[in-house]
Amino acid sequence: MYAQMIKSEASREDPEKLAAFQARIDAGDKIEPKDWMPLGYRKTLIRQIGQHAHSEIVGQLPEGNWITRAPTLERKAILLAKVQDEAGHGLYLYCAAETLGVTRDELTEMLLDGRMKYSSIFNYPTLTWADMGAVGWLVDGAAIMNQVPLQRTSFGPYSRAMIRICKEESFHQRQGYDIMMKMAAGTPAQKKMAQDALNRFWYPSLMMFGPSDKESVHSEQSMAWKIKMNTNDELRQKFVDQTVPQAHYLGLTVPDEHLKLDEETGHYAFSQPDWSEFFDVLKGNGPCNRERLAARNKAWDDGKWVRDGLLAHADKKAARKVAAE
Ligand code: FAQ
Repeated sequence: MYAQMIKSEASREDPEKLAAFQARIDAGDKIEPKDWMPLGYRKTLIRQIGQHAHSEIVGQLPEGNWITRAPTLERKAILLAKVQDEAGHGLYLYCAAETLGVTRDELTEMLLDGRMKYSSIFNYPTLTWADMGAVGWLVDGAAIMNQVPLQRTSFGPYSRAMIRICKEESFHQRQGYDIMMKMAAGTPAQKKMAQDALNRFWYPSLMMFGPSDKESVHSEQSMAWKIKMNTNDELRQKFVDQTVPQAHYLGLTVPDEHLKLDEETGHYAFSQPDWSEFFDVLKGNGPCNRERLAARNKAWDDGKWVRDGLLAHADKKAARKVAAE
């Protein structure tokens, strides 16, 4: 539907402009906010960057849940820094989206009333401290696998935001793996917690890359525009190939009885996640969807007096400037 709509919009646009735009993309040019761009390109970017920004913000909730319960002062300081980084990533991304002509308030309202999505992964609960390890290792690991190629994405502000974000994400992934190393080499109870966290986060992490290439609605057009650099399945395979040896190093078992290394290709064969669960989470029926949206709505409502105060101050300043002229 969406892909069709973009095609029909494209057909209304000047074919010469469209061809010149595609030639710039094919030549590896960066597209900047003031450049001409097809409406579908703009809309796809607003959707993807907006969804990405929302994920960074909502993604603070499952980890924020553990800040007060971190086992040591050092772990608490590290987790605080990480969660704060996620807020920063959200801000870089909202700024990138704003250059496309949408305001941050509009994006937020679309998140809060369910018109925009955030990553499915953040609808799963973090039940134990080991989950902080699994989130850093697997969730940030999957995020990096997806985001490193996005540093080369065709839209300049998105690409530059991704370069900054990736630097911080690799620290996030290492801190998660470090927690897993401690837990996996700890007491039998700690190792059991680490295994349990891996069991619960493995398939939801695979889902982060989006539906299979056959089911993906946007991949073809997004790749032609170099908004996306790889298909969902390509990145999922890379993630599995990278992560399984890391699990072996920890002495943990990936919860997939069909996992098998193909010696010839060097790739692992693996079981697909339960896609009906994925689509159900997207519809709002995951274990934490309601809780996450309620938390974001509450934060938005609680912050109203701050926004009103800032706007009143800005209005007053503007009025004084006009009066002085
Ligand atoms: N969750 O046609 P495709 C992070 C939707 S950042 C929810 O394949 P596309 C940092 C998709 O929107 C994690 N929805 O879509 C962190 C579309 O629906 P629509 C976020 C999903 O866009 C770590 C429909 O399914 N990263 O974790 C998901 O070409 C730790 C059809 O799918 C990004 O956003 C999903 N997983 O490919 C923070 C990266 N997958 O809009 C805190 C940038 C698909 O038509 C703690 N985004 N959908 O109604 C992308 O690369 C792409 O948007 C994909 C999806 C790959 C996510």
